[in-house]
Amino acid sequence: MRILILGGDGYLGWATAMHFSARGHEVHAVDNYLRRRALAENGTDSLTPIADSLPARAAAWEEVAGYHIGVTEGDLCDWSVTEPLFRDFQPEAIIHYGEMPSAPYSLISREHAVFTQYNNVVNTLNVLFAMRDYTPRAHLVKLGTMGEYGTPNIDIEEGFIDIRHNGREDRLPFPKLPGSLYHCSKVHDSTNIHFASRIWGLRSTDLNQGVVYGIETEETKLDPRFVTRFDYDELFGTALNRFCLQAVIGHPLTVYGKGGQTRGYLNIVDTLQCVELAVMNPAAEGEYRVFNQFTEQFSINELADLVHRAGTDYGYNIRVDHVENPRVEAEEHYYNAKHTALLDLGLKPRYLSETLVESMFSAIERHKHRVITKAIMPRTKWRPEPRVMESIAE
Ligand code: NAD
Ligand code: USQ
Repeated sequence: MRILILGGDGYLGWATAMHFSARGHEVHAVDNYLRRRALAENGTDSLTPIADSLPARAAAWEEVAGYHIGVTEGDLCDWSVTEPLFRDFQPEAIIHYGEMPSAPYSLISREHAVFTQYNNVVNTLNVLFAMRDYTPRAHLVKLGTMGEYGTPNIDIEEGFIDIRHNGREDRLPFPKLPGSLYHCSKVHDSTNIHFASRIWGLRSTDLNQGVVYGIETEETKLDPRFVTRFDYDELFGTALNRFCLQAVIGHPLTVYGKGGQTRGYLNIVDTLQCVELAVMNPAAEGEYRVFNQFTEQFSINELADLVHRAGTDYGYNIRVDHVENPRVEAEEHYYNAKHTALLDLGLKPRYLSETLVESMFSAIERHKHRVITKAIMPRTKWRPEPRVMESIAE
């Protein structure tokens, strides 16, 4: 199958490009290095040493594994980049990871918020128009997020809910309560993708993914040059990845607030499995499907306890700190999200265990000399102190 991977230089995108390439698919990866630039601007870098560019990574892959991955370096917000990808490569499936993925980044400033929503919403609109005009039978597999739903006090369904109102019934999109302006951008995308499927008959699957953890996949282990990026800073590092790294370098685990925040989690190898299941079982013409993509749910306190136990067994001396929560979010809440659609398609989850956490410790150990410790503590607040306004009279 011809598969276009948008965001192919990223944490999940690079691992996905190798995964499909190794299974005989014709893969083309696109990226504009936004993630690399955002980390550099913040004075940080991936823990794992990734090659300088996507062509360099693809060349190493071809040299060692013998498979070709095509590459485009460019911005998907730019129609002159997006259009030829669809016109010339004629993808049958598009796996769309290519967005700004950080909740804290989207709340650094007005400029960061505007950039996040422009980048994510506009590039996805370009993809939808390119599909309409050049590949109307192709299947879009778009990475959404569980954070689109927020933490409502009812069970979360997979995308849609049956509603009975004033004696009438309908099946409608599940209500959204996104927790950051990044998460809002994903809600806007979902609305636009649903529209494109209804109006233009496009096939689409919105994968509302939970928080991903892990550092290795089948392919990344084959050669040191195949590593995927691994971030641990306050902006781009995610909870469990950060906790594992903190355990390894002897930094207290940073539980924000009370730690009752509960989310869905999955291993990076299960992300690959889920995306493959979605691609190999495409949506029908005009269908917009939503799958909740996670395998287990945990509170932050449960994750910290697990890392504490595994780390202590491993010989680390671990302290868990409850730091002031920089976010505005419920720290104790009901959470019960359905996630059966991917299991029904055949997903075999790799559940989190102490052994798995220990294998993350040993992978992190190899690169711990690269850690930039000052990047760890949170600085970006959802509700910063209001600026002191100059009086109009002055
Ligand atoms: P990532 O930042 O590592 O990957 C995204 C890639 O897209 C980056 O390499 C970036 O440079 C590229 N990109 C962004 N905007 C682009 C543009 N306009 N043109 C071309 N390339 C562009 O992030 P990730 O963690 O691999 O996440 C991938 C996707 O999955 C994101 O859409 C994210 O929202 C979603 N997601 C991630 C997680 C997670 O825990 N990692 C969980 C749920 C959903
Ligand atoms: N948290 C801590 N300590 C930390 C880091 C995070 O307590 O050191 C807490 C946060 O306050 C939050 C929870 O852990 O309650 C998850 O935070 P996170 O940074 O791991 O994840 P999040 O900001 O939600 O974003 C990540 C990805 C994003 C994806 C999302 C899936 O960066 O791309 O959309 O996970 S979900 O959470 O389901 O929306």
